[in-house]
Amino acid sequence: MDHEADAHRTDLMTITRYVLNEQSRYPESRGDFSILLSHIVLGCKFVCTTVNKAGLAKLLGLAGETNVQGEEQKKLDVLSNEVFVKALISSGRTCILVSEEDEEATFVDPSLRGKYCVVFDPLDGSSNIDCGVSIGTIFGIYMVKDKENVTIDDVLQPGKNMLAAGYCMYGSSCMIPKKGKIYSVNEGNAKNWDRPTTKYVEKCKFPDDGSSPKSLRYVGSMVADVHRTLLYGGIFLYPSDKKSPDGKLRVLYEVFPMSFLMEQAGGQSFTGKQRALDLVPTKIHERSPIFLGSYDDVEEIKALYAAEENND
Ligand code: AHM
Ligand code: MG
Repeated sequence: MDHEADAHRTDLMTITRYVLNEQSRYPESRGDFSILLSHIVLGCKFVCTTVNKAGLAKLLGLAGETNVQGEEQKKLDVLSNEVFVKALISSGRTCILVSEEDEEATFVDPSLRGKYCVVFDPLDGSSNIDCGVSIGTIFGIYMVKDKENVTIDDVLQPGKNMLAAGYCMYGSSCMIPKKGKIYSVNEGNAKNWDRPTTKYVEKCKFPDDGSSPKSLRYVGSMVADVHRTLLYGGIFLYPSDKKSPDGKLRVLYEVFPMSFLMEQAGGQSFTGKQRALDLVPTKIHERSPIFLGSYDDVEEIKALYAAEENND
């Protein structure tokens, strides 16, 4: 038996260990960020266990339904949201929270306030829960401008101001390839697409430069589709269409964190008009069209939008 290889296999790098290792490199830091991350990890662990046993625990189903004990059942996304909100508040390191599940932003009580703002989607892709497709949590972290005077503007900042972002995938370190062989889009909306998107998808299927057509892969959970894009490359798009001029995905907790990660991995993210991370949101649940993935693939869609503008 190869003891060295075996030692390596059992020397696990967990996120908690990684955060603590990183933290120890900055002895002057107070550990606030590490504490915040450990509370996010706690939320993810809870959601992970709950998702795994969802069927057994009869947690599936619509909010408002009652179980055999006559208790009201909570939908997994509602439950996950409660867990994240409580974990984040109790970390004592947050001041404002924006969740996909809550209409309004949550301002943390001044006695528990810290300097970080967290935007998150506690359970993205939740419509896929019942069929066992991967779903996940997406988060982004900003720094508050003035802790004594916290306002909604603290979360209406461009994505490039995020300090960190991440996702955790439930159910089933990346350098994204510069160009990929996969495109990922809900083609059921094709009838209503604009010209650049239509042309782009046409080129994916019928390339005019002698290259092979791309494969189509679309799960319908952003976390799963972006995760695959990070590993295999290619492009994920949720464009605008005639029915939804701003697309579907939400800027703060879907578009920004995933764009942030895509750029960190060497890819790009574009809205059809600009770099996604340069957007300045004006509403917490604002939506934006999004094209993200391998650098060269996103370059192509950018060129098609630029050509369209020049035609106008
Ligand atoms: P949700 O946050 O309500 O789950 O919606 C977001 C999801 C994304 O995960 C995914 O990219 C997109 O909706 C799929 O939308 P569609 O079913 O229109 O293709
Ligand atoms: Mg979502």
